[in-house]
Amino acid sequence: MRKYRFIFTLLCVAALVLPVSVSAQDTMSDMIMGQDMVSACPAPSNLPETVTVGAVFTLSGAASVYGISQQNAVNLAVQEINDSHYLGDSTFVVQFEDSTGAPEQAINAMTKLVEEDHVVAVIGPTLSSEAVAADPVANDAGVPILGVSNTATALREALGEFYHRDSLPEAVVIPGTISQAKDILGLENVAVLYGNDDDFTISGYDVFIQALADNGINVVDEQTFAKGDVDFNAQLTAALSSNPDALVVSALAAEAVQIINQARQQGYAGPIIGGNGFNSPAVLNQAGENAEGLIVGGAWNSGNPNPSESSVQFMQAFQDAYDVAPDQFAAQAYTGAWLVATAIRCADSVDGAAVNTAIGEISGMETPLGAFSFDESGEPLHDPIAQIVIGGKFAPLATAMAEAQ
Ligand code: 1QQ
Repeated sequence: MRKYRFIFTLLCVAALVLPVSVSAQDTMSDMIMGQDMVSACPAPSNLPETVTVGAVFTLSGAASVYGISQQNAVNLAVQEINDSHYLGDSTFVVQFEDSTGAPEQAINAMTKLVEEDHVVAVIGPTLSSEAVAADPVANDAGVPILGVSNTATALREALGEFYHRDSLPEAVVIPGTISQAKDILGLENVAVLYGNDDDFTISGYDVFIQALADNGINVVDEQTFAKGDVDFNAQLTAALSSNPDALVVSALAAEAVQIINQARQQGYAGPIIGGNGFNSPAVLNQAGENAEGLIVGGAWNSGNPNPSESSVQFMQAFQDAYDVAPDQFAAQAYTGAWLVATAIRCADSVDGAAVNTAIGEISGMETPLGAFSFDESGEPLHDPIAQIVIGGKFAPLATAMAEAQ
């Protein structure tokens, strides 16, 4: 364990923040997004003057750290789509509804968009728990849904054939993160904490448990909590008394921050491994130094040493528009808006079934997430990336390791 503690410490103090290279690409004339689809699908000619798509995001409440980033990213995509006349003479409009992190509110938002506003498709909702509650409304009405941040397991099976997502499920992200963490940190025994009242946190827990077993890592203690809890000291005292090599946590952002901070307050200096809920820069800002060394799997990282061309351009455009770097949720939501617009373009129709088929047929599209395709179950096909927090930012774990040695 000593050698591994040394590497972990090295990684933590390597506050040589890894360079995030964004080359300056400007103007719409250089725009990369959608260009490959312009040749694949002719300009549409049968669309109405305005094509309205809904977006259900957590724009208020504890999970708004994800939803606001998503809204900004979708607005950026909408502007680019219209500026480049991607839908011919039609204007692409996204109507936002706030799901507030509450499944009942997500149902209200989805019902309004589908039954009153007659949207062509829906992007979101942000949380898996919201999607599980609200997506049947759209699916039953034949309105395509594109999840851009849902990571719970087997959602297509639960929600129906009008559901696709561009967000890599935890089942794809976590196994690689755990095996890399094991190699780097020499994990033998871990304690697991998870929220037992949320579709995402429960699903993430199941995936962690499987990945830990597959890697021969013992779970020496398990603790649960509920959404909205603020005091995790009892669970942490119990978990830490089992002397784990790492804490493994499946939580949404608000609880994640408190768990990180209270673990450090209890004197725990070892690794913390988190799921997708940790993936927001807001978690790092709120946990400050306490978040250093955190290991989190992800679908996109701004420090990816081999970014797609559109990723580089997206980072610059987002930074220019909002004066802040995009996070993974922004990259997925931006990609999602472009995917929906692409399906509408390729279908040359606002019919739900035609658009849904066209979503599933998108293949190898150049996006910030890489060359993007769906599998036959509507799941995204691209590589995950394990990350470590260094100098207050998520950095690719493999790059950080190479720099630390
Ligand atoms: C989910 C998630 C959340 C952590 C982020 C939106 O992945 O609910 O599925």
